[in-house]
Amino acid sequence: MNEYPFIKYSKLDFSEEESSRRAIEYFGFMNKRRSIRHFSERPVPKQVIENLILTASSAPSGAHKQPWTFCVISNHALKHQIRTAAEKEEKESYNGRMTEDWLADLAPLGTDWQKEFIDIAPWIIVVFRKSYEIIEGVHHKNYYVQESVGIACGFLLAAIHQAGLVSLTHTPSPMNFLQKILNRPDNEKPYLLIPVGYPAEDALVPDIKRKDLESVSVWFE
Ligand code: IYR
Repeated sequence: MNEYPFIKYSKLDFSEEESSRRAIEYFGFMNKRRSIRHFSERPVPKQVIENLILTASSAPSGAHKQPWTFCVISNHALKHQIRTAAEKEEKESYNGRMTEDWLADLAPLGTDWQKEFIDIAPWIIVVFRKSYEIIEGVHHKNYYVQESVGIACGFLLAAIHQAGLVSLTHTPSPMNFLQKILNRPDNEKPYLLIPVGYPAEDALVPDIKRKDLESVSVWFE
């Protein structure tokens, strides 16, 4: 494997005050992001989604393998096929596969097996993780695939919010049906299903509170 040429890092040159201000502002902005379950049918231009994917794919990854594929779906028939398959699994999960504790934890959030948003949201992004690559018939293992794809999804959610759109991290379980419906090769496994679009006019969200800094951090100075 050839080495990469090394080039000078082109740094962002912010003053301390500017960094401080930007950090506060970004927190304020990101803290407004919410998971949305009620979407509008309002279309979103393809070019917007293309740039969201480029942002997601700029995430760091093990050995820079970028071990992900983003399947981006606006086709109505395909979305409906995915909805039907997701609801079939989710119905079984909510009616027996999930533990009592799990259902009790979800109850305040008002989720259920019905996934209407898959039909309604103009775009569905199904993220696949690639545990290995096949190059000229040879299998090459990828590294830290879960971590890498998780970070890419974080970037994606932030980019969606930055564009003024909303999303949901939907986890139909089990989700191997997505590999079949989307005809993905064996080295790709479904990771997350993310509807993207505008919120419905009357979309409601649970009035959750987020843990404060003290509860989520331990400092060693
Ligand atoms: N996969 C189901 C259940 C679900 C599980 C968790 I943990 C959530 O935070 C939300 C939902 C679903 O997507 O409805």
